[in-house]
Amino acid sequence: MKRGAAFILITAILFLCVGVSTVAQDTDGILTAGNVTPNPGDTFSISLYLDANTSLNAFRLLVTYDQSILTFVDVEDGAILSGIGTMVREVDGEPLTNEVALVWNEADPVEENGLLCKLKFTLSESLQPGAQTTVAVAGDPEEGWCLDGDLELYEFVPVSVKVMVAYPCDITFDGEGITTDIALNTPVSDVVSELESGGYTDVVIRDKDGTDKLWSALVGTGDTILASGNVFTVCIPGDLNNDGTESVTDYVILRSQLLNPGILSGVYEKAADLNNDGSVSVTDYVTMRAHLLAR
Ligand SMILES: [Ca+2]
Ligand SMILES: [Ca+2]
Repeated sequence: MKRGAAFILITAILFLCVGVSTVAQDTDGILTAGNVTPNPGDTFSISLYLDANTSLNAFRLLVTYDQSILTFVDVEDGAILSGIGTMVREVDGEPLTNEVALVWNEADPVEENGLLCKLKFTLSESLQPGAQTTVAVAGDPEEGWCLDGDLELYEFVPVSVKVMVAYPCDITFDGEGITTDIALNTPVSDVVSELESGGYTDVVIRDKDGTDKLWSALVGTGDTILASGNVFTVCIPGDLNNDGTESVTDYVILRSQLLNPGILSGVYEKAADLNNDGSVSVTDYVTMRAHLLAR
């Protein structure tokens, strides 16, 4: 009996160890992407990000979508790696029409987190506003694909991206679910009215801490818009501190960013790029100064 009990104990310990290591492998890398709202007939892109990357050497990512609504166009390399190719898998000799595989491998593993790639699709013409579909992206560990820096299995946490046909509205959202269409000094009530007039329902605007905002409050960079079950993010060029205005405070923050790049990130960094050339520079600083002096 004692030997039997010891065997059970050792088996239990082994099981626990295997269980723990399996959980750890699940966090090799997390794929993320924002919801997108293209118009019918649009060619649009989904920006796919990699977070919690442990060291990536090779992958085959399977992108699945509804081919009656979406047509895959191509994939564009992101910021953290280059040379992503595509392939179409076959099942029983027939190519899969609702899937494209993204393939990549490199001698030197990639350690960074950030923009992995942009997936371009064209949305069907004949769709009503509010119609939705999803694009799923997941790692394919078969046949030795998806390897980490030690050439062991790399397990991605997959992502499902909601694609919703845009409502006719002056506020639009880009491939990362971000809008830059809201002007400085715009109250919450105006944004809610505009979205609802376009057809969005259940519209709520929350501040950067997740608290619902009052109708009279100004919408600011970093706020979240919930609309028709989607989650979007606000970026207002010039507002770097979430108060919805452009003031000396934003000017001081922009100067700090130029002296110590990295203070701003995400939508706040995007909001500091006043001339929309993709980087925060002295030109943006001069532009903001001109804005403040012109008052
Ligand atoms: Ca501000
Ligand atoms: Ca700029």
